[in-house]
Amino acid sequence: MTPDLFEFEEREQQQAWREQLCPGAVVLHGFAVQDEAAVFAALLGVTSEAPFRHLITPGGFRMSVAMLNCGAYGWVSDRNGYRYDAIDPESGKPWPRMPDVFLKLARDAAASGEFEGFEPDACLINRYEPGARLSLHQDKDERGLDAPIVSVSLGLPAVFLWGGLRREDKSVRVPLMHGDVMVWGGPARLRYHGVLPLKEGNHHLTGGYRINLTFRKAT
Ligand code: MD6
Ligand code: FE
Repeated sequence: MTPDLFEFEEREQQQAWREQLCPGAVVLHGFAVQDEAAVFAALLGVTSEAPFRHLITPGGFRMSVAMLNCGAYGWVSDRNGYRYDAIDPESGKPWPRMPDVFLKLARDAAASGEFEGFEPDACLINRYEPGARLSLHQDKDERGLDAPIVSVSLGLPAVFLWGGLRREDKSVRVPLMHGDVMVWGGPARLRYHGVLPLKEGNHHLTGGYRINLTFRKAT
């Protein structure tokens, strides 16, 4: 057996390996693969309670990524701006509750990323179809900027753009595959980031989509 093959097999067995992007940001490759069936079943539960929708930006553009929230608070955008709201503006009701398997995944990933005690109160669910993209932005609508963000990629792969603290800083490309989890906080919390247009494909769980779960402490 060659050393390379041996290493590969070890990785396959432990499923996850960590890639430190910079101080405060790590990709836990494959971290969510073990729980993929339970996570996907819980996702179907949430989507049976409330639909994905394409939000309108404050500037009046329809976002190509379809969104939905679960948990006590949800991230919403409309002509008035961005905010966290306990009520789904579409239904006038609270968002679906956050499934226990989501919460456990977020807590465990945060702890692996050296952020102990993460208690998210919001989970934004992003659904990408081919061509959908997210332009460079900062996540700064949360009160809890001390808390990290945990971001779970499911389904089709995507290229994540990982920038700096200023919009004009150079960004690097980070491929994100099914089951990869990013944990990101501290000195990296306000870095610019985005997602390149999704390529077509087929995934055994999500079909023609990429799903991203981002857990935050909104309040
Ligand atoms: C996405 N994610 O991966 C979009 N933001 O589909 C984000 O915008 C994001 O993954 C903050 C922290 C992690 C993220
Ligand atoms: Fe973001």
